[in-house]
Amino acid sequence: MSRYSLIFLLLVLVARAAALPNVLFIAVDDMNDGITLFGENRPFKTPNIKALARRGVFFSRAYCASAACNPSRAAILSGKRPHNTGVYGNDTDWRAATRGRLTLPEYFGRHGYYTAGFGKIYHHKGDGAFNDPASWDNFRKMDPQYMPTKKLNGAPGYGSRNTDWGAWPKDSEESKTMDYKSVSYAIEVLQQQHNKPFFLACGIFKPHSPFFAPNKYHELYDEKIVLPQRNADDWNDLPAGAARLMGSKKWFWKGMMRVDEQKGGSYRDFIRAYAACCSFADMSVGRLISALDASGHADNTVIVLWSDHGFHLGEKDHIEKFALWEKANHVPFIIVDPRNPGSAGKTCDHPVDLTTIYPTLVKLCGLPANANTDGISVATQLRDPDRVIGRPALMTYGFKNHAVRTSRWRYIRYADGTEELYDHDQDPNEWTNLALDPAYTQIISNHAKWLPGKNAKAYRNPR
Ligand SMILES: [Ca+2]
Ligand SMILES: [Ca+2]
Repeated sequence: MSRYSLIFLLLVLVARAAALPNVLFIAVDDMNDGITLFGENRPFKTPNIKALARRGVFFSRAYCASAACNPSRAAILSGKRPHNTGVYGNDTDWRAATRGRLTLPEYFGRHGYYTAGFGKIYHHKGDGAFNDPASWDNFRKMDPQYMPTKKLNGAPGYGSRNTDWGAWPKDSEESKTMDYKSVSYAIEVLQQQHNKPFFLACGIFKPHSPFFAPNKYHELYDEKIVLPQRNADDWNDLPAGAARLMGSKKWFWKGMMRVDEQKGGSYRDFIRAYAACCSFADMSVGRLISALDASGHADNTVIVLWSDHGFHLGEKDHIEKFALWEKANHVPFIIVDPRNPGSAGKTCDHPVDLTTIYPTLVKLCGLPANANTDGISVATQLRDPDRVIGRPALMTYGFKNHAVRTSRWRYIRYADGTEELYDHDQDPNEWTNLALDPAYTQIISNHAKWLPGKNAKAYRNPR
């Protein structure tokens, strides 16, 4: 090779690296589909997330791979589903279970990116285990929780500090919260000059419990806040598999809150606290996006925002996640590609799950595909949101319990073979289980074919 062609080749490589888009990767925690991103009739106000969707594509039927922090995040970041890794629970060492696989930030790092992560990206244990700092050039784990000195919610039972809710008395306390700090660290990276493209991840912990937010976010809501629709007989048609999985999940109702009263510690106050935490998280998203816009990087930065799973606030007589129903699995999911302004503000209504994130970001950034991931890219849907996707969304909770979501139906099969089927065109609350009705045999078999044939045993942590 002549000297000139070598110089030319180097120039091409440098130009290519310079052209690679940055990635701003925003994880929110436990945010459900009650936010205004899903429509102005929804109760929880998230104007910044809604504004972000106007810059890109909103996936209106997006589902987590598993309705718990650890298996959901492990699937997104390793690219492998729970039934292939055996990562089903929050205590599983996901990194040991996926040893040898390149996590999403590692993959970007191997391909010339500077990678930085702040706050909750991977699920982690109290001491920071599972955070996997090796995935990053620059990682800082969540700051300690800023906690009130006394119980705030006025409910008769305490549960634990982690299930308390209420308002910070002073709005100045906002800057002491871990989310405020995580976002500030991310903003510092945005404000730096970079000689490499960056993959910058910021984990926002709200609206995860404990449900504390500065008072001004509580004041966005009053006693007229819409409460979830509940049906006292809803569990009558649940199959044995559901009863077994969900039977122990009723702790929140027992003594924790005054379900039918309006005074302190009421169910309504709890809903308002969750709402306030959604709006507080939305403010964090707004700070990040404002900083990106001020940084000069916005025109060349792909943004992805997702929540690790949804959250029941009493729907289906359930509180929390840890279920295969719609409310625990349906999540906000937005991808912004500023190089493709034609798609700005569009919605993709096809069901997708969050295993799409890994291959989609790799594709959008022009990196070679990682063949060892389970998801499919939705880069095509960013240009053409109506383009049909050849497979439904798949969700897993625990060993061999799965849900399949198509545009109209949710089909659930538990490890014992028992089933649920819900028709979302007729029954968005999932009150009527159609699985035992012979009229739906064909619908069920059309969905059951997407269930995994093999299910990895639950991974056992190394001692
Ligand atoms: Ca979570
Ligand atoms: Ca029912």
